[in-house]
Amino acid sequence: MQTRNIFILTGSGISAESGLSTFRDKDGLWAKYNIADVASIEGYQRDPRGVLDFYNVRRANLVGARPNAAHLALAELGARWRHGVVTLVTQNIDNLHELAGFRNVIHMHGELNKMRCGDCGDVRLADDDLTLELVCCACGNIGGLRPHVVWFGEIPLEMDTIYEALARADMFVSIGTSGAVYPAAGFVQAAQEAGIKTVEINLEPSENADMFDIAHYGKASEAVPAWVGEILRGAGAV
Ligand code: BV8
Repeated sequence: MQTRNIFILTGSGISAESGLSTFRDKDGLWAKYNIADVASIEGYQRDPRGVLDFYNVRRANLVGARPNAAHLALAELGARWRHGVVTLVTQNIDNLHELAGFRNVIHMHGELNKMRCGDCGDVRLADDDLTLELVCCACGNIGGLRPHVVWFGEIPLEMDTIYEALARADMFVSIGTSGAVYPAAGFVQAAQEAGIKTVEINLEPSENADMFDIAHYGKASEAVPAWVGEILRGAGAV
């Protein structure tokens, strides 16, 4: 059956070769920080300044980061695919898919370069460190500005859009994620139950590797361009 609509889910592994830390690798962020302290609403309520600083450091690290060949290959697929829709949902809060040229990225865990007012919900670019002394431009309140990021225990963003795209997909592709965090880790099961082709591209088998029909293991900067080339050639798009 001709593949038409492709649903792609990415995780931190796609940005690893751009110099950004993953989470659960041996040198990942969760080896250095306690998730509950820095990526949960309770941690923020306990120590807001500490959590703001955790994201200020990550935002500063993002300044020099550049997309790698995997990001660029997905942007090429998005630009050249003529048989249907390519939906890109990322768990990542970096902006490397956008810098690579992919349009309409769905950031289900939010975006590091944006801040949200906890008082009025205003979301806008955060071009500097977030502090408790900042004044919200929309409502004028002080101390409510937080990263526009989804913490554990919070509801991911654009879930209706995501499930609608998943329901229309003919192929589900998971790239650079350990499959440890829900609801993203549950997408492959929904794809399987819908009877669509499931593909995993990762450095090593993920926690739900057995749910994929096809797997390509290796570094994203090599495996993703190879897969994109295969898809475009197979569809006669090259
Ligand atoms: C929610 C913040 C309710 C931003 C993050 C069952 C069902 C539903 C929920 C739950 C459930 N069980 C438990 C839960 C609660 C919880 C959860 O999943 N807990 C886990 C620990 C069990 N989930 C939640 O709280 C979520 N909210 O469920 O709300 C709801 C649900 C549905 C609908 C309505 C309401 C909120 C989850 C979001 C939490 N925020 N981060 C930030 O600081 O970045 S999650 C965190 O993990 C990151 O955002 C990251 O995106 C995410 C996933 O990690 P990965 O990207 O996979 O990274 P990891 O290091 O794990 O793996 C990297 C992979 O890359 C590895 O496999 C590695 O081999 C590979 N790799 C490395 N280098 C390369 C490579 N691959 C290729 N090339 C390379 N070079």
